[in-house]
Amino acid sequence: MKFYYSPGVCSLASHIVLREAAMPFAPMRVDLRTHTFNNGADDYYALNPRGYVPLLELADGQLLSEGPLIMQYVGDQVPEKGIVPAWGSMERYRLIERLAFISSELHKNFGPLFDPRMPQDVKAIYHERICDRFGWLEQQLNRRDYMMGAKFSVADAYLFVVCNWGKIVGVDLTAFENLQSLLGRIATRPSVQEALQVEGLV
Ligand SMILES: N[C@@H](CCC(=O)N[C@@H](CS)C(=O)NCC(=O)O)C(=O)O
Repeated sequence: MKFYYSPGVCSLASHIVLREAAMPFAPMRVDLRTHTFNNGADDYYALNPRGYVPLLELADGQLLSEGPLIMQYVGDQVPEKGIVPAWGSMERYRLIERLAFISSELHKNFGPLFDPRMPQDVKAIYHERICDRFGWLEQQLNRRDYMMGAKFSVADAYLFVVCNWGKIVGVDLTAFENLQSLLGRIATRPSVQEALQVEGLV
């Protein structure tokens, strides 16, 4: 398997999950400024015309895109690890609910804050929206060790990555105590530390 990623962006969540699963894979670093990989030798658009990461290339050559799907695919390969609930269970729908929340309400609202073309007053609207969503999440995390309850799941890997962006674009999450405790727990996982190391982020 080949895993296409770029340091620190949303692909880091799938990277963490691959390491949680202890599945063998070749990390393929993509330069998102030039949309090339293999040190500029190969055109990433030829592989993924949408140009974004993450992308997982399976042993038979099939390509899987979209982080929430990749994380669930990887989790399903190692059911004994328990990082995704079983298909058909109510818990699985709860996981998908959380992944959709992180993707559409957090991840995609952070995007404009990274865009230098975005006017400051528009950025302020996204900033407010993100803080509002984190306020709701903070209440949800009351008496929960992880996003899904007592156990780590792929949703925690995704949340961890999105929260890290707050430090880069000036979204201060320190007042959210439940969230901070959760992030602290996630950060201690070997999978997280390994992925951060490989991506050159520590
Ligand atoms: N819907 C995609 C979005 C992935 C995405 O937004 N990737 C960003 C990094 S966080 C990216 O690669 N951007 C570079 C580009 O679009 O050229 C997913 O959830 O996997």
